[in-house]
Amino acid sequence: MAEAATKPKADVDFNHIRKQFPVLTQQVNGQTLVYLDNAASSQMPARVADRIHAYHRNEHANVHRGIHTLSQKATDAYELTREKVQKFINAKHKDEIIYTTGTTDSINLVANSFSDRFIDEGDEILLSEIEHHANIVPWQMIAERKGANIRVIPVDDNGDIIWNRFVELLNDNTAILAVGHVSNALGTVHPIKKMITEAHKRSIPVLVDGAQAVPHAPVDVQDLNADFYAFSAHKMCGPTGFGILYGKKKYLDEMPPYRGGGDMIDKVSFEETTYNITPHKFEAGTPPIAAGIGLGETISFLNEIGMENIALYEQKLLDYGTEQLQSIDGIRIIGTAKEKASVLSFVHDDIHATDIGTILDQQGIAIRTGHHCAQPTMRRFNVSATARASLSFYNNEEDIDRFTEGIRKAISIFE
Ligand code: 7TS
Repeated sequence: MAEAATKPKADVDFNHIRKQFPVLTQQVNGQTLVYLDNAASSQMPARVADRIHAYHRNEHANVHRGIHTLSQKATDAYELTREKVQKFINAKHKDEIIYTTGTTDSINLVANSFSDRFIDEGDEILLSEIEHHANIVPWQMIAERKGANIRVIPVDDNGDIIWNRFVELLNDNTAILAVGHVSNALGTVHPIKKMITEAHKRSIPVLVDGAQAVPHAPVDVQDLNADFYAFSAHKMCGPTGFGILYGKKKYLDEMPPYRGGGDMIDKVSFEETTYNITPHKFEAGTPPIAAGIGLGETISFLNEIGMENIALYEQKLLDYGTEQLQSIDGIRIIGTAKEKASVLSFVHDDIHATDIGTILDQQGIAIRTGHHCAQPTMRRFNVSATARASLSFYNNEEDIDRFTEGIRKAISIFE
């Protein structure tokens, strides 16, 4: 992801970093685990698990409402994450960081709340052909409710968007462009900055689904000039049940709350309720406090490694994996975009993806098989399923070797 990657810092010992993930030392089916399902969910370093544990043991109280010391401490720790996220993605204001339960929740928030103010009958919602269902279905639901129409940017046989078609699809009826930064099924890195610039020429706001981008490279929302940017903690070595929606204040202040309840209000009577300010008006109810604090610790961990170092390391590993996979007879890689991140999706001429996944699992190697919650992507490439290895910075060449040996073994079983 050269777009956002900067110069590497000093040498990083990724072998040492791998040792901070206790889960990776276990035996699965008699062999040391090789975990290559990071696009579904990544593993957690010990220090993040320890931080969450310490919160539960010693620091727990509800946030934003207690005068007592424990509640204030919990609130401070929980709110510190907002500042860390702000710096991590270079948002202009802390108030532009909304806590959600994940990417899916972030996109649903925008789809519902943004559409309430900014999408009318006959408007168009522009998506790419290789979106995750989380960036398709919420928009379809809104389109149905509002009488709006979904338009789709096609991709070529490599999985790159067809630029001319994209530009042609932007028009005066386009209410929003909602597009993934990195495809989970193919690994395509969309030219997101260029796409945002093009959409903004027509004053079209852009939501970026960054679920598969934030874990793998530096992301600077101001540089991208994204209007909304969504991601999940659990795909970046953090906890489940927590995510982020970045939104430009100019939109967030105009958008109505999405859920009602405690914490999101200013004053409540039976006649009328007024709402809290951004971001709190979008954060109803008691949140997953421990997970929020856990994300703060995760960001400190990632910052110490350096996202630019992670991007460079993973790119080399992806190149190595691509080369190794291509050397196996009968394997076809699905997704050969100009720029790719972390994903190796493939099929075999004769062996179903599920069989490959099962035989790898018997050797302690975890990959995902199926449609990857991207059925339109599968349809585009005329496959019902792929096998997918997805990388993280704690993987190494040995993992790739075990993985490719495992595939060779699967092929030999079926011969
Ligand atoms: N967007 C993209 C691009 C994703 O890859 C995913 C999850 C989501 C949204 C939804 O994220 P959530 O945290 O809200 O669930 N992708 C995958 C995957 O590739 N395999 O399992 C989940």
